[in-house]
Amino acid sequence: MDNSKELIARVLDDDDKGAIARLISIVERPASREREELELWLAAQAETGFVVGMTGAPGSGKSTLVDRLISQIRTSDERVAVLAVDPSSPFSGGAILGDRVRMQNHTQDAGVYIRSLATRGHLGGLTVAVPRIVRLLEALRFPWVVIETVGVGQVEIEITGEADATVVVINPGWGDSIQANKAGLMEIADIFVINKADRAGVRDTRRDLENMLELGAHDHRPPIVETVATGGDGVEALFEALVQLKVRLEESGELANRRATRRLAEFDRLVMSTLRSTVESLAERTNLRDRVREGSMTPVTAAAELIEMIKISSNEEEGGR
Ligand SMILES: Nc1nc2c(ncn2[C@@H]2O[C@H](COP(=O)(O)OP(=O)(O)O)[C@@H](O)[C@H]2O)c(=O)[nH]1
Ligand SMILES: [Mg+2]
Repeated sequence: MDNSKELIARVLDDDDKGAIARLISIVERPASREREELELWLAAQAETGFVVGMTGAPGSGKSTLVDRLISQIRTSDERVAVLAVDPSSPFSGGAILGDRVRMQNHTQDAGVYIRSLATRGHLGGLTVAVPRIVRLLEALRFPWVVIETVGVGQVEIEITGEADATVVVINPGWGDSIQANKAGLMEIADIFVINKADRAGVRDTRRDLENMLELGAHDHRPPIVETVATGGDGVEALFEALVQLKVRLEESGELANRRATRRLAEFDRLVMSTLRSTVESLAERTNLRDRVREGSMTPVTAAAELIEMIKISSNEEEGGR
């Protein structure tokens, strides 16, 4: 049995990466005494990090870019944690393994922590765990946390929503920016990266992107940065764009706003999922569902009865404390 206080000390005093992994598994797992203790500690920590979501089609070069970005961040000696999230399939060992290889340069660096998260076929669980893991990493004194998601679907956008800022990676080539538009990325992007800028079509892609951004209702038009992740060109410019964005979001109060919204969303999700499972198990145990199905009880009466039972059980719980 690990004591979370001890684990935290091992991370903060000795940069123990094994201890980080143990702490992550505590916040991932269902509620426990250890998790409660950890939550108390987390609640007392200031939110001082900056969480960057990196999204874009598979193969667009996100992992290569993140690898370069890590090096760039490390030149200023700041610590960085990366979460590589693959919500698309339970069989994603390949993609994640590839990411691991691409970010391997940093395994010896105590100031870099890289963790892959696959879904094991359960999407909901992942989106529930990500905000807790991000908050943990930030509290463990990682001023930079990068979340890389594999695809550009709804779940990826949700996961990116757990970041303070979103970087959308596209490639030169006809239609890529249009895809980004369709996927709803125009609205959520704070920075666009045209990676693989060593290939033809960069200027056209930039123009497409600018045209589409012109139509959107942005208070701040997202900057477009061209990079060649394989060679490292443009990565410094991307880092500078991120630093500028961070300052702007902090100074305008937008960062605090985004975080408040996220905290509320997490709260709502947790309450709703707990309520849902409570209701489902009650309905099951009391045969209310069966009776509604058979027609021996009306839906209205059955619903009222169930809700009454929930009220009684929550009162009992309070009385018992
Ligand atoms: N030509 C070129 N290839 C790149 C560039 N960035 C990444 N790649 C290659 O694109 C492939 C996919 O990269 P990866 O980082 O795994 O993409 P991800 O799926 O978005 O994480 C790899 O073979 C990279 O070497 C780039 O700027 N130019
Ligand atoms: Mg990748």
